[in-house]
Amino acid sequence: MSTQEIVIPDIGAFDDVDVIEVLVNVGDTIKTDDPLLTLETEKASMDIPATTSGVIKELKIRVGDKVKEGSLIGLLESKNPAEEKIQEKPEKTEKSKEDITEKLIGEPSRPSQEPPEKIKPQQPPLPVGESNLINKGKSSHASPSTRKFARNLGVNLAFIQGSGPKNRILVDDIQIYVKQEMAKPRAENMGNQFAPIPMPNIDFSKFGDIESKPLSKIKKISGANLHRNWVTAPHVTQFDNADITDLEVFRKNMQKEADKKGVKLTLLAFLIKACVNALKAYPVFNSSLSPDGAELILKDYHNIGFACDTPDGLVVPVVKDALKKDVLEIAEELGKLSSKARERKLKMDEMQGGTFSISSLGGIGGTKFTPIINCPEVAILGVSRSAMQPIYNKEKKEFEPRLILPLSLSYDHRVVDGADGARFTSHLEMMLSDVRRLLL
Ligand code: CAO
Repeated sequence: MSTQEIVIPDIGAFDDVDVIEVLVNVGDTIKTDDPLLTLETEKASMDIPATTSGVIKELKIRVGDKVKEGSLIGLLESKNPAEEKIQEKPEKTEKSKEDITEKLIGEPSRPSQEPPEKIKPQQPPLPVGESNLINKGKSSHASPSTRKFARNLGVNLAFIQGSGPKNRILVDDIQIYVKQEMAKPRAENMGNQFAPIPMPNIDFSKFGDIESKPLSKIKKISGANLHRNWVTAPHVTQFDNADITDLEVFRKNMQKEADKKGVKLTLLAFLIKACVNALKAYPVFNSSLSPDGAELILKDYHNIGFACDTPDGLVVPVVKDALKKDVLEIAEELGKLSSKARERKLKMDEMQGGTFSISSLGGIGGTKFTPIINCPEVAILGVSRSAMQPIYNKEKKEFEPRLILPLSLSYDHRVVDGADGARFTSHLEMMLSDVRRLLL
């Protein structure tokens, strides 16, 4: 048994280098090449690996200390000092730090002639080079040993938020991430060969100026939900057109009535009315799959969510029991819910309980789009901008200008058959082109 000092090796022309991670504790048994601590210069970070095995007896260094070549790291008790390795003059190379770390760790120990008085750990890898797999940017700041740990587990650091100083990713962060990932539905269930490969993490600043902005809370939540819905429900989108020429004339005439009540009688209110009518006729669109996929849950209430664009992102307020309300009542509720959404005053229960959704982009523009189902609902109606079109009138044998509204119905094909999809949009088309039916 002998006690030896471990000191900082030649780290190049650096003085006052920050210790940013101490990777061992007193009492730890370490092997040659185990990383002891991580230093950070202005340019990069580097691990200091052990050059001998033994038990850490004392640590003389803490995170935040500043060190240079020769600074004392700690004391090591070694059983067989004669067999320990000394590598006073390791090879310098221009290869990447990670490559070198790997090389050093893979190298067999070289036996020394004499037990060393002072042990100088191996020259740390030079902080140059950049890995294609691991982001060197702000969000993926990590020491070589942490990166190696991640790589051994197949973890892409680009997906991890570091909890260390300057958002540094620590081994603990990776462990937490892996635990969370393991708790998620497994890729094998989808067939491993179809599991998506990680997104490459590209340093866009290499190609020009960039600006990073944090996503709003709403965007983060809705993004995660949209992604889940998109990969869970096999989407089919059925397109159709509805002739709303008469409906628009009626709506504009009725607006005078609505003005007296201070209500804006919007097209969306009529669309909701048409949808609940179609849902009543085709109840499968007003259902949800049970979580195990074994049962269809049909709902006897008709709550229509409508996508509402707010400065913070997309929210979906819900008009409850729309079947029991007339168009004017629906319009009034739409106005109140939209204002609340934009003023961030919506309550949780005003966004819950939806059975079907509508996403209307008609006021903005576009001819068609494929909306994403608001799961566990099974269908959503997308509405684009209406436009005057020449429609052939068989009786008059001539073209007539008609106001045509494009409809895009996305449905979950596990629940809804293609034929029902076409029947549903045909029903909507019939309701919207004959306003009398809507008001029945
Ligand atoms: N075709 C042509 N014009 C339309 C139209 C359509 N389909 N729908 C509405 N308009 C016109 C209206 O006539 C109205 O014009 P005027 O101001 O001249 O009367 C204008 O667009 C505004 O319409 P509106 O007051 O009825 O509101 P709206 O129904 O267009 O929108 C709401 C309400 C809440 C749906 C909307 O504000 C919104 O947030 N839309 C975006 C939804 C969204 O982001 N969906 C995407 C979800 S998936 O990412």
